[in-house]
Amino acid sequence: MESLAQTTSDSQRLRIAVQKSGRLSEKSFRLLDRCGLSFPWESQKLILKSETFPIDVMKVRDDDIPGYVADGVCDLGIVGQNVISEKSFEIHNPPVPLLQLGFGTCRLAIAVPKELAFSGLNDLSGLRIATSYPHVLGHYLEQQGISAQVLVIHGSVEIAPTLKIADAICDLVSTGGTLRSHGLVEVATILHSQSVLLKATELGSEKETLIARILARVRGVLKADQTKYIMMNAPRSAIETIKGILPGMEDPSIIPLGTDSAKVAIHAVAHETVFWETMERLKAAGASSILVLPIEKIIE
Ligand code: PRT
Ligand code: ZN
Repeated sequence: MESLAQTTSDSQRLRIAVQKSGRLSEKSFRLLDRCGLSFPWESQKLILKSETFPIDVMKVRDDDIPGYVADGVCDLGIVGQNVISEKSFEIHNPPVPLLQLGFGTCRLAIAVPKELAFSGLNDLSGLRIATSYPHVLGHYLEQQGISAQVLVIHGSVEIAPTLKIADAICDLVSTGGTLRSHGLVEVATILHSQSVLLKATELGSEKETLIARILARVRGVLKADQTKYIMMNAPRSAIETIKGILPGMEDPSIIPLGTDSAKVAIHAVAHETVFWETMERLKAAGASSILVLPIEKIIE
């Protein structure tokens, strides 16, 4: 029997744009894979066809993704909010993010050399600020009423003050290590970013139905990541205390243990992080053999 992935006509197959190679690539493909959308890996090919779902991946530079989705070249895209915000100044009708995906988190920040006596945003007035995000930065400066010169640099922005081609920079920061190693300090955060799922507007109902299925799967994967399955043995008398200790726990399953009627096995789903401290409190309440397991997928 032929699968849906094989029988859907080419014009009705979905196309999703994903970063070809870079910080978002691996996590984007891993997410698609966990959603049951697997692609036979051929590193040279720019379009990969899924054999498990009527969807093709187009591997492109991240900067091109908002434009491809806006133009309808692709139906979906995975890209950083930072790129969407910058491109939204250039694209007529920019696509709207459907869902935040929780990876690629970073912030777009202004940083100055640490030896610069900086007392407030007004000190940026008259400075040359190097960035790859001229529109977002320009808009921010305008909103703050600051008149500074925006210099567009693609790549290695953090080196601009050392080279004396700029007085300050505006770049993405995640750990802050790059700024520190270049003697720069962050003075303003312009934007918080993470990867998002973009969708083209005005798709036919067949494609919308396929996208709704994918969306439910993505939500299930994201929810599973925030959820843990907890198992332990405990004295029957400690059940209420244990319920009070476990965070975000739904009604647990209480299972009698064949060998000892005073003891039960407790199984529960926790919707919050289970810290070591929580496990120590469970142990102090009488629980033993406490297991915290990851959950792969959830459908509710
Ligand atoms: O070739 P292509 O155009 O597709 O890739 P790219 O070189 O433009 O992008 P890439 O792969 O570097 O980043 C892709 C996306 O990852 C970005 O658009 C962000 O959404 C996200 N992201 C998350 C980051 C960072 N964290 C990040 N730290 N992108 C870049 N950085 C850089 C930053 O520019 C700086 O040079 O990492 C350095 C700072 O990192 P820390 O940890 O030292 O603070
Ligand atoms: Zn890029």
